[in-house]
Amino acid sequence: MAEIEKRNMKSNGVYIGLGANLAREGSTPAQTLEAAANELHKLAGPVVARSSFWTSPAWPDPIDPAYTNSVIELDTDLSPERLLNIMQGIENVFGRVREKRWASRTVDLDIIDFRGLERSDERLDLPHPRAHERAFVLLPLAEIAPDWIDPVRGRHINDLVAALDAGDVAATSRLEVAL
Ligand code: A4P
Ligand code: MG
Repeated sequence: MAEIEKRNMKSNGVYIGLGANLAREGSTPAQTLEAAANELHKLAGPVVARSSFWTSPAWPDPIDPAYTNSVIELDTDLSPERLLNIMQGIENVFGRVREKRWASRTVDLDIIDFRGLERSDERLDLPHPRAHERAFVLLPLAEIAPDWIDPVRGRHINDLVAALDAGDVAATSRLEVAL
């Protein structure tokens, strides 16, 4: 695809994926995600859109507790690095213990897309390298960014959703929660 065409298709939003599969101090995962989004609002900039909460089996090991996920859009002036620092501070406050990779956690905050920026270094991969193939990211993202274009592949979110494994989509459902 021509570089200029690809650039024109890039999103202007900052999208954060939130996930949790362990309760903490009397809070359900959904309540923890709500509280983490409120902290981001205070520390990083206004949350301008919030998806529903979704539930799905833990990946890669469905023996782990099921996850609750959501995606928010943030209106922030921060650099990606400063935003990541704030997100990791929030993860620590909300009881995240870093064990092995992909271990169960009380909260996980990932930058899914930072205004279409593409970069990869030891601290930050943008956009998130696995977002485009995950039902638990794409289904909530589609609710708040129905015209999102994957900055790397130039593919519309509807296209990416259509390409998901049907079993993964069937196992990922909107969660009715009272917060
Ligand atoms: N890092 C690099 N890029 C980013 C980014 N775009 N956003 C670095 C945030 N962090 C980024 O992350 C490890 C390091 O990734 C950070 O220090 C940061 O510098 P972590 O949160 O400590 O570890 P992790 O979450 O175990 O690793 P990772 O690679 O983020 O895991 P994934 O691939 O995001 O998987 N199943 C369901 N159903 N729902 C889930 O939400 N989440 C995971 C985590 C596994 N299975 C899941 C879910
Ligand atoms: Mg993470």
